[in-house]
Amino acid sequence: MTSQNPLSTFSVTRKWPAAHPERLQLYSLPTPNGVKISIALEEMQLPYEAHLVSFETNDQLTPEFVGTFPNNKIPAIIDPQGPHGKPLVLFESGAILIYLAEKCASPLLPVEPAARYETLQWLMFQMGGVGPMFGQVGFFHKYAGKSFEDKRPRDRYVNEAARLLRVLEQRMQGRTWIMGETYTIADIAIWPWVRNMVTESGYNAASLVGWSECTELQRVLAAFEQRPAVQKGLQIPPRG
Ligand SMILES: N[C@@H](CCC(=O)N[C@@H](CS)C(=O)NCC(=O)O)C(=O)O
Repeated sequence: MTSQNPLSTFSVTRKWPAAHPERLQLYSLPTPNGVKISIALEEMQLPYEAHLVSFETNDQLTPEFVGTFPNNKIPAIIDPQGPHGKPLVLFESGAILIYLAEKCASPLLPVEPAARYETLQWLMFQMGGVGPMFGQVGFFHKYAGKSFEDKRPRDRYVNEAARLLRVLEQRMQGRTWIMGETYTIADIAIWPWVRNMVTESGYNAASLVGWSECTELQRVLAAFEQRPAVQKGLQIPPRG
């Protein structure tokens, strides 16, 4: 018998069944990459169902997850109402942010071409620079790499992270958000990573990267944390 559930062909739904298969399905964990998507979905007020992918049990490596999302990383989505009304499977948070903004015709991705490409430039700056470099600071400062005697790898990533923060600090002078007055997917991508670098529950690396001198970044991060969608998105999916 053919199933009525259009998502049942995706292996991921065997481990994480969809209670609302008509809604967008989010597979995530509240990490700096994961919360980008929950924050964006909250900002866009799109109905969605969030599933917790726990790293404690290596859920991201299970055949059910990898069978649908071969890169074994969160965040990832299935939109049952994708292009041409067909389900769309997507991983990589930058791609998901662009997809969601376009799907909803959201002002989070400006339509005017120059502003659009500039927004995408800062999104790529996060994806190619901030995310990978800050992540390495986390590894060498907070996680397994902290016990490495040779501090040169740590220092290399700390220096690059501090440089990226200085680029951002300069960008934010006289601006409310990355693109000025308009809040965009570039903000949603960047600020969770800046936050994670400096908070105690995150990498707790404020003093290493010269945070006290980043007064513009402190101002913008505080404003970001005030947004209701951010406060909500930071908790999704609940860690259980
Ligand atoms: N470039 C990817 C990075 C995703 C990523 O690194 N996700 C981490 C959590 S923040 C992950 O799933 N790690 C699990 C693993 O590597 O096994 C994106 O932006 O979506």
